[in-house]
Amino acid sequence: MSVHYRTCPLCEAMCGLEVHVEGEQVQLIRPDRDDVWSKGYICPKGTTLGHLHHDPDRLRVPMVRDGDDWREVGWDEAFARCEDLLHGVLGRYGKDALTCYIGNPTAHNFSLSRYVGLYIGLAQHPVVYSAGTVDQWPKNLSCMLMYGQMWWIPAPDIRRTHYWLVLGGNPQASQGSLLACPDILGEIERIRARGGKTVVVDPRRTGTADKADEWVPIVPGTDAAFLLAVCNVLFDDGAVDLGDVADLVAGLDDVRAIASQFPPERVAAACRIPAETIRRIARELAAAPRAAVYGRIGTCNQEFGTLASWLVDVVNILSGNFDRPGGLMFGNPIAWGVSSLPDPQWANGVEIGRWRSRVRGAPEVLGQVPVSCLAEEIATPGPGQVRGLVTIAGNPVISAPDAGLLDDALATLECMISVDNYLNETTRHSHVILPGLSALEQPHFDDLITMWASRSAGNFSPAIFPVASSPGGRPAEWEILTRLGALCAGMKNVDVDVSAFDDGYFTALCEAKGIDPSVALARYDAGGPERLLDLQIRTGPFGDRYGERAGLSLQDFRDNPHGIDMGPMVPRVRELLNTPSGMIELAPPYITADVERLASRLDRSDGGLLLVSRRHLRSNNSWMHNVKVLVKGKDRCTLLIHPDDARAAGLADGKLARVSSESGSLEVAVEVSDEMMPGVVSLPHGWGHDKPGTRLSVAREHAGVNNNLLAPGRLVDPLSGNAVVNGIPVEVVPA
Ligand SMILES: Nc1nc2c(c(=O)[nH]1)N[C@H]1C(S)=C(S)[C@@H](COP(=O)(O)OP(=O)(O)OC[C@H]3O[C@@H](n4cnc5c(=O)[nH]c(N)nc54)[C@H](O)[C@@H]3O)O[C@H]1N2
Ligand SMILES: Nc1nc2c(c(=O)[nH]1)N[C@H]1C(S)=C(S)[C@@H](COP(=O)(O)OP(=O)(O)OC[C@H]3O[C@@H](n4cnc5c(=O)[nH]c(N)nc54)[C@H](O)[C@@H]3O)O[C@H]1N2
Ligand code: SF4
Ligand SMILES: [Mo]
Repeated sequence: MSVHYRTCPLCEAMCGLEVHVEGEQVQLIRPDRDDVWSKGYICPKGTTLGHLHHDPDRLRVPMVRDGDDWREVGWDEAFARCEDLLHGVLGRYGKDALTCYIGNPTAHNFSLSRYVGLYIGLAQHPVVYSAGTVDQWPKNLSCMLMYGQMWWIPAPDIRRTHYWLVLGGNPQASQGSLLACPDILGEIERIRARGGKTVVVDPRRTGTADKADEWVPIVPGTDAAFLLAVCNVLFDDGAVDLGDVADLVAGLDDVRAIASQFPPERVAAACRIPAETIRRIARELAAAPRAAVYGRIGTCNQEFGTLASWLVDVVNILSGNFDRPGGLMFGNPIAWGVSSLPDPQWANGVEIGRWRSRVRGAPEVLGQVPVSCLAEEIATPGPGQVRGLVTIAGNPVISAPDAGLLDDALATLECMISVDNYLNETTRHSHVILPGLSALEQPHFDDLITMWASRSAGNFSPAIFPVASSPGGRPAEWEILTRLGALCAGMKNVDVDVSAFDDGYFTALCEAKGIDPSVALARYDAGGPERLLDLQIRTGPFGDRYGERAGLSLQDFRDNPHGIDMGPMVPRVRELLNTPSGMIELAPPYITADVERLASRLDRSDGGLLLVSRRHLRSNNSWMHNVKVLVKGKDRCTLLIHPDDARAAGLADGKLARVSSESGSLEVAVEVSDEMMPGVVSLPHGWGHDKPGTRLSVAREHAGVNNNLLAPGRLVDPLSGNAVVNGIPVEVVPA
């Protein structure tokens, strides 16, 4: 029996695990109590990495499809097929006909997170789609416009705060998002223990709300109105105090003028929050010695996603809680990632709408258009029609709005290649599936996520079951991505030198950090993500800069299997600010122009029921329902509905309801619960595993329904193009 220490890569909590292995078999996974970051915290998913590794349905060899038949093939044959397919599309239609979709695990995977940038650089797709436009695009946009950085997203320093206002996030299930901190529910208890308070604003009384001191139900999509009213009270009370960043803030008068139009009384009815509650929360926030406002997916995947994302930061700034301990702060990663480098294309400011999508004319935002455009770009004939698609760790047939349209469209592609570990609802349409390694077969060290981590900590996990990537062996995903990128660019397999591209990439990143690449390159026997990680650590804030100073390198992490902790968050805005003005732009005109749309929303009454999404601790988006221990027990894919609404619709607990929206309808069992506010119903996302032709033997038995069949693809936050999957008008009747 051997014991290995490693970080769980599944979510942003980055828990330290102790993995017990006998021979080739994982016997047990339990929390690593000595992990410097998570200190023994873990959730049920972390104990299932062995189940994922041993899952007989997990793909281990490339798969090629001929009609309905799948064949397992060797890597050379798989890449030869990719070359034929990609070059066929390039030859017939040109590169405008090729695109890619990048999914969520890309941010959690050692190779993918570090090399997806190289893939994009090589492939030169004119349009790239990602799960980002059903997730955090509004926050990327507000940060880009306010700070000049799209991935430096400030997070609440909950370990030192006294007042935590949470909007549209449920860390009890998600374990935190754009907020990396283990044991967030424990932090809520610790806030209370030091005399502080946590308030959760959510249409559902979530597990987090239950743990918090107060639950404030809110009508989906009205967070921006609520936050503007909070600003209004802060100004009105003379409580605005910018604190340490006072000399850095531009646009304060504009925000004051806007906020003056939104007294609590004006927004109360639309939000369904009493004016006195809004006023009290604003005053509690101002009075707290340290406070932090946090908004997550409920504030992004909604009608006013960008306004709400912007206002979360505005309230932190106005109340003097920005860039200071206990407030909203930037992370300080030990190992910087590519996303942390300022993007040269926006050195003189961001331009939105540099091009538009072909079919609906959606403006480009930060290089992407809504993922819901993909189906129509495939289905609509004409020059520029998409004929070839590469999916990288994504399952858009479940995760993207208008799911049914996309499912139909993918079936018509002339070339579809997926880098994925499962034959699922999306990849069943592929012509070639190139499987990555399991989490235990590859090293790990988190990348992007550490940009909003509550401490500067890091932990390197060597592969437990290393897979030889020798010629003829199994390539790691960074090699797959590099080769695919080159094939998309028109290169032939025989001419692709993966190591040469890797050296070029490494060289460019050395230069970005002021390191002589020839000196650095000479130190390594091999390339790939470990070499890159060593560079990231050595040229990070605590690194040794290849001997220029005392500091850390990857070797220090190899020597410390429980990780290294370099301390709490520190003020960083002066170092990171990258706007053309050199100031924090508190009132970017592109965003404030949308206030008028919000004002008109206040007079609208929705009448019927609004659908929102939810997560569960034992799910992970769409792809972990094949783990038996996680899906056993009572059905979780239910429609949560308030007793009054159930009564009005003639529905009782456990009965089947038909839920319909303008884009589709489905049947699902009802769960009557007063944890929903009246007028709002909730379905989990990530289900709907009943499609034919997949290889998901466990998930198929717990299929559930795909809530994105109900999400209209044209419903987007117009500023960011982000999907509105929360606040969808639906009709609910007995089935
Ligand atoms: N209605 C509604 N829709 C939503 C949301 C919602 O709240 N409501 N949430 C949205 C959000 S926040 C997100 S992030 C998206 C997620 O959307 P996606 O990223 O499209 O979907 P996932 O379910 O995360 O699918 C991950 C895919 O990666 C594969 N995979 C897993 N691990 C690996 C790996 O290590 N390597 C490779 N190559 N493949 C791997 C899985 O088999 C699966 O096919 O969904 C969005 N959609
Ligand atoms: N166990 C588990 N963990 C996960 C995931 C998972 O699928 N399962 N997915 C991961 C991913 S990709 C992400 S992005 C994160 C997301 O992490 P979170 O943002 O914490 O996601 P949710 O748990 O879906 O919580 C969103 C909450 O927003 C509420 N909400 C909906 N609409 C509105 C609204 O208009 N206003 C307000 N104020 N609230 C609203 C919902 O009721 C719900 O409680 O979780 C990550 N972690
Ligand atoms: S909370 Fe669970 S899924 Fe997330 S990192 Fe920890 S063990 Fe893994
Ligand atoms: Mo996400």
